[in-house]
Amino acid sequence: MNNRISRRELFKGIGLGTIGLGFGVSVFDSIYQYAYATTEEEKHALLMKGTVNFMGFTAKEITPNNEFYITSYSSKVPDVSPAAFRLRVEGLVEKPYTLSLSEIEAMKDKTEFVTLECIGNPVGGDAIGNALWDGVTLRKIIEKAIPRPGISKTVFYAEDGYSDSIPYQLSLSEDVFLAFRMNGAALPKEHGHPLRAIVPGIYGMKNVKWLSKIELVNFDYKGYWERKGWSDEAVMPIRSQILMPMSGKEIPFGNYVIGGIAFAGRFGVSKVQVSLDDGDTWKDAQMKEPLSKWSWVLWSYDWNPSKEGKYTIKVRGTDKSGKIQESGSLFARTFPDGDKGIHSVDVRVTKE
Ligand SMILES: Nc1nc2c(c(=O)[nH]1)N[C@H]1C(S)=C(S)[C@@H](COP(=O)(O)O)O[C@H]1N2
Ligand SMILES: [Mo]
Repeated sequence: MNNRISRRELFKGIGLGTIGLGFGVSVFDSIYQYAYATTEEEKHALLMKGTVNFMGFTAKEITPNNEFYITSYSSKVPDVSPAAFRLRVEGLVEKPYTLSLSEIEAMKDKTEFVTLECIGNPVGGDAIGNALWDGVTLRKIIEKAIPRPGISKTVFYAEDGYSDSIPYQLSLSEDVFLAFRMNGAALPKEHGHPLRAIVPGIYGMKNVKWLSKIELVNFDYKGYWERKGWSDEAVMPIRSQILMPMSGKEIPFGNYVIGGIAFAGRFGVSKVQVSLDDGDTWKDAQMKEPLSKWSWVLWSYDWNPSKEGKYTIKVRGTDKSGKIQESGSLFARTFPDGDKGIHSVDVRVTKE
C-alpha cells in the first residue's frame, strides 16, 4: 500500500470547494507539498509552515510538535532506544509474539490528522492539539496474534508504569492505530517515543505513550485514571473554543474577526455559533473543512460591533446528531468526564 497521501485523498481531506470560500492557500500548499516531499526534513519544514488564514482568522491548524501540550501522570520520561524496543502482544491469544520497531514501521498503513485533548482540560484551556500521525492500524497487530473468543478489553502498558484499556471492539476498528511519527518527525520523547496509541475521539488518557505491551483480557481492566474515578468511556463530546480575541482585549470600532476551534470526536461538528450578548442570541459562524474526520475544525465570525462598551462573546457547537454543546453549571468541573461548559471571553469595544 502506498504510504503517501494520494492526490485524491488530499483534495478530499482539504475540501477543494472551500478554497473558493476565501481561506488562504498556505496550508493547502504546504499539505499538498507534504504529500510529495521526499525527505523527512522537507516534510517537517512544510508542516511547520501550516498557519492558515480562514476568512480573516489566522491560526495554526496543525500544532507544531514543540507547542503540543504534554500530560503525564508522573515526571518520568522513559528513554527507549529504537533498536532495543519491543512491543509484546499477549493475553487471550493463540500466538503471543513481539515486534521490533522496524517491523512495526514496515506495517505502516496510516497517515491521519487526529486531535488530542486531555480530559482534564478546562473549557478554553490549551491541553488540546492537532497533529498528523503516521502508524499502523492496531487491528493488524492484534490479528497476527490470533485472538481467542471472550476478549472484552485491550490493555495498553507503558514504560513509565502507566496503563489503560479500551473496549476490544473499539480496538478492532480501522480508526485506532499505533503511531511512530508525529507531524513528519519521529515521535518526540515527551509524546511517547518510539510508539504510542492513537484512539481518535477518545480523551488523551487512553492514547498511551511509550507503549511496551498489549494484552487482550476478558475482564474490565481499569487504567490509572479510571481507578481514581475518571471516566472509562472517555468519549469526547462536542466542544468549542474562542482563540481570538483573548479575554480583556480592547477592540477598535469597526470590523473584527472572531475565531477559534471546535471538535466533536466521533460525532463530528455540524455547526458553530457565536453569541455577542452573553448567550441571549446566537449567530452561525463559518466553518472550515477539517483536515480529517478526526481533526478539529477552525471557525470564524465576522463581527461589526456598532456600539461601544463591554461584550461577552460566547461560542457553542452542535454535533452531527443535532446535540448542542452543554452549557454546564456554575460549578462545572473536569472530573470525572471532562469539562462541560461554554467558553466565553469579555472584551471592550472602543471608538478610538
Ligand atoms: N505512558 C503514558 N501515556 C500517557 C500518559 C501517561 O502519563 N503515561 N498520560 C495520558 C494523558 S492523561 C494524556 S492527556 C495524553 C497526553 O499526550 P501528550 O503528552 O502527547 O499530549 O497522554 C496519555 N498517555
Ligand atoms: Mo490527560
